[in-house]
Amino acid sequence: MQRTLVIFKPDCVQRRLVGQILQRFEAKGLRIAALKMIQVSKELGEQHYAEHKERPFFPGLIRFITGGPVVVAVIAGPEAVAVVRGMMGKTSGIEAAPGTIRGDFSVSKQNNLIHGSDSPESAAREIALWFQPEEILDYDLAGQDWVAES
Ligand code: IDP
Repeated sequence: MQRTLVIFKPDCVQRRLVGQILQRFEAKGLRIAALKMIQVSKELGEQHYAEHKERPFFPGLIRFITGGPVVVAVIAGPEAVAVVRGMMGKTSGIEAAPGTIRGDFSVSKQNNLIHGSDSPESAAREIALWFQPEEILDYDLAGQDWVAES
């Protein structure tokens, strides 16, 4: 069982797509381990995207991620980091393949609806940045044996 951080970005909330996209993760067989809606501060946005701080799009990216509420989740399951990245598709919605979240719902490089951690190490860093340990729940799901072998 692996955990990954998923952010339903402000465009996702504004376009009323949170439910539809969260449903894809549930239908896939992943589980929600934590979920909340927050207004991202400039500080949190800058910490989250620290690796991009020298990029020309950084100021716009911070305006975007702080521009409205987000829904943030910890999603768990077998190889959850890679599974979620695959479901998201390429960064640019223009290049992302149909069938992926960005491929199906985005035509933008920036406004690409969701974030998913890009490695288990990033996931650990990002989960600690966005959630307190007690906000992340470990629980049994009925029928889990039919979803994946343990
Ligand atoms: P990822 O979200 O697919 O992992 P990253 O390269 O880590 O992509 O970029 C982080 C976020 O920064 C992207 O999801 C997107 O919102 C934004 N971004 C990336 N490249 C560009 C760009 O060239 N122009 C504008 N925004 C960008």
